[in-house]
Order: sequence, then structure tokens, then C-alpha cells
Amino acid sequence: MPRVALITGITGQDGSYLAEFLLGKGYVVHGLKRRSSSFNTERIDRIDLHPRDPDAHLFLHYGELSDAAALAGLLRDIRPDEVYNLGAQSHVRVSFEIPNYTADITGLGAVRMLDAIRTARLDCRYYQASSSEMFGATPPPQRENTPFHPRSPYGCAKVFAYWAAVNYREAWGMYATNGILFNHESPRRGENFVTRKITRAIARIEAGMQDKLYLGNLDAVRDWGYAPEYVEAMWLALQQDEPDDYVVATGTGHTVREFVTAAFSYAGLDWERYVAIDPAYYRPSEVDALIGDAAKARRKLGWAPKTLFADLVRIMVDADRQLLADERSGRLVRVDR
Ligand code: NDP
Ligand code: GDR
Repeated sequence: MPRVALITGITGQDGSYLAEFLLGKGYVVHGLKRRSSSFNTERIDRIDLHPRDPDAHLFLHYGELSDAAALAGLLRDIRPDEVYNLGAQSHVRVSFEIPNYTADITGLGAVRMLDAIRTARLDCRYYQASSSEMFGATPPPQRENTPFHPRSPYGCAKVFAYWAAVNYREAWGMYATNGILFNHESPRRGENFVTRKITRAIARIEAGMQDKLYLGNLDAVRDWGYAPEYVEAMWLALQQDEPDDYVVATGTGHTVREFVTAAFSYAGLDWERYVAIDPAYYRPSEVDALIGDAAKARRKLGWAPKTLFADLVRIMVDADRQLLADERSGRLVRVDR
């Protein structure tokens, strides 16, 4: 029998890569998607399996992390072996504007899922998408036993969800694992996260469609890895005999300014001609520096990053150039499921 996985957040960057990865391993994959008035499945439309195809192994279900009854019903119907809880209001700056909603989905959403698994008495492994944002103000290098000091409503919600997973493990003996992932990017990164905002802008500047790029704090340091490699770490974490918590990171930090410089110079452009600062993108409280120590993941999961900063920048700039060219030539076709 193929193994069955449920992914919340399947329409997001990580969910789409994880779905592809698990399908490649022969899993039957179910994903939770939100009802939306516009298309929100663009990232998974490229998975070449139609749900009405009798050989399909990918199934999407409408649902919300706010809806405990829907989560319970879905678990009862599909009885997954593994649940990957990736769904979240995941934007740090936005979480200052909608703290209630962020706490509800990013924090309480995890409890709703954990409790739905518990009350359904499912023998199922749970992965919680925890974040380096939980470390917040605590200086690098950050590892599994580094104290949390979140600096945003998003970070606070992730700390709550992290401890909920630990508590369900300790209280109910559930298999609940936290992956504490540092920033990871890709051509599928949301366009309002800083790396993608930069690479998308470069493609548009080259095409004469944009002449300024407005950014916030250029001094923040982040440990940027490549998303397709990070979803493998999620899976590896759930294949261990015992549940545990793992930092996943490259171990190298760069400032936002360094990302800007590398990306513009790869495109042969002088960034200082195009980039301007807009304080609207500053955060009320910033996380200055995140650099992870993934020694435990290396030792226990056999996981190590392969794609590092310079290659990541090139991959993203090239992909955005190609995407823009496809959009302009009308080669992009949407699939309506
Ligand atoms: P994205 O923002 O790309 O995806 C978030 C997903 O959550 C989307 O599928 C979104 O749906 C879904 N979602 C949002 N609100 C709800 C809701 N109310 N109910 C159900 N689903 C919802 O995030 P990433 O893929 O980058 O990240 C995946 C997870 O990992 C998130 O939990 C994030 O916080 C966490 N994380 C990410 C890191 C990173 O660097 N990318 C690092 C550490 C942790 P829709 O498409 O409809 O908006
Ligand atoms: P982050 O990612 O907050 O680390 O959260 P983001 O790309 O939004 O910001 C990284 C850093 O860049 C600075 N910055 C800007 N950020 C955005 N979005 N837009 C700008 O114009 C801009 N200018 C400068 C920010 O201040 C920040 O210091 C991401 C998300 O994926 C979370 O869900 C995840 O948990 C963490 O990574 C790890």
C-alpha cells in the first residue's frame, strides 16, 4: 500500500515542492487548499497529474486551518500516515498588521491539527513547520537549544505552535516533530518576500518595465538556502524512529544588501541606481541576524545543503527572467482544476 500524506499549505512555496517530492517517492498526497476568488493553485498546477485521472496520486481538498471540524473530517476520510503542517500566515511584516489572524492560523491552527489527529486516534506522524524567527533577538549561531526570543506576532505564533507539538509528544505520546527551518527561497517564493521581490524587479528593470525598487532594512542578516532541498529535510525528519526537533540551515549569513548587490551585479546592473529605501517596509521590531547551526540534522538525518548563496541568486534571477519572457510571449497557460 502506498503511504498517504496530508500537506496543509500545499499551494505555497514549500507545499508545492514537498508534494512533488512525496509523489516522486510513491506517496498518495492530499493537500488542503483555501477557497479563493482567484486562482491560488499556480504552484501545483505544474504537477502533471489531473485529479480525475484514475492514476492520480494528488488530491486537493477545500479547507482552512481555522476550521477544526473540517480538519477532523478530512483526517477521518483520508487517514494519513504523515501530516505536514505548512499552512500559515507566513509574512512577518504583515503579522504586525493582523496579529489576531496570525495567532489564529499560524499558532492555534497547529493545535487544531494536533488535536484532530489525537481525537481521531490516528497512528500518524506530524511535522510542524517551525521557524528561525522563533530565535528572533537571540544572537547567532542558533541551534536547537538556543533560547527563543521572537520579535513579531508571527514569531510568537510559531513559538506557540512549536511548544504545542512538543507538548502533544510529551502528553499524548504522539509522533510530533519540529523542523526549525531558516529562510529558504526559490523561483516559487512569494513575490513579497525580499529575495523574490529583488529578482522579480531585476527582470522587470531589464525589460524596461520598472525603474525603481523600494526596500526596507538592508542590514538584516539571513541564512538563505534553497527550498527544494529543505523539503527533503522535512521528510527525513519524519522517517526517524523517534520524534525530535531539528534546525535546518546553511550555516552562512548574508545581509539583504549583499543579496541585492549579488543579484544586480549578476544581471550587470548597478543596484544603487535603482534601489531606494521606503520606511514602510521597516518592521516595528526587526530580527537583526539569523545564522543556523544544522549540525544535528547533518548528524542524524544525513542532510546537508547543496545550493549556496551565489547559486541561489543566479537560479532566482534566471527564473524570473524566463518567467517574464513567458508571460510577455503568452506562453504561460493556466490550468483550471
Ligand atoms: P507560503 O506563504 O508560500 O505558503 C503558506 C501556505 O499556507 C499557502 O499554501 C497558503 O495558502 C496557506 N495558508 C495560509 N493561510 C491559511 C489558512 N487560513 N488555512 C489553510 N492554509 C493557509 O509559505 P512557505 O511555503 O514559504 O512556508 C511554509 C511554512 O513554513 C509556513 O508555515 C512558514 O511559516 C514556514 N517557514 C517558512 C520558511 C521559509 O523560509 N520559506 C522558513 C521557516 C518556516 P494560499 O496559497 O491560499 O495563500
Ligand atoms: P523573513 O523574510 O522576514 O526573514 O521571513 P523576508 O524576505 O520577508 O525578510 C527578510 C529580511 O529582509 C528585510 N527587508 C524586506 N523584506 C521584505 N519582505 N520586503 C522588503 O521590501 C524588504 N526590505 C528589507 C526584512 O526586514 C527582513 O529583515 C521569512 C518567511 O518565510 C517566514 O515565514 C519564515 O519563518 C522566515 O523567513 C524564516
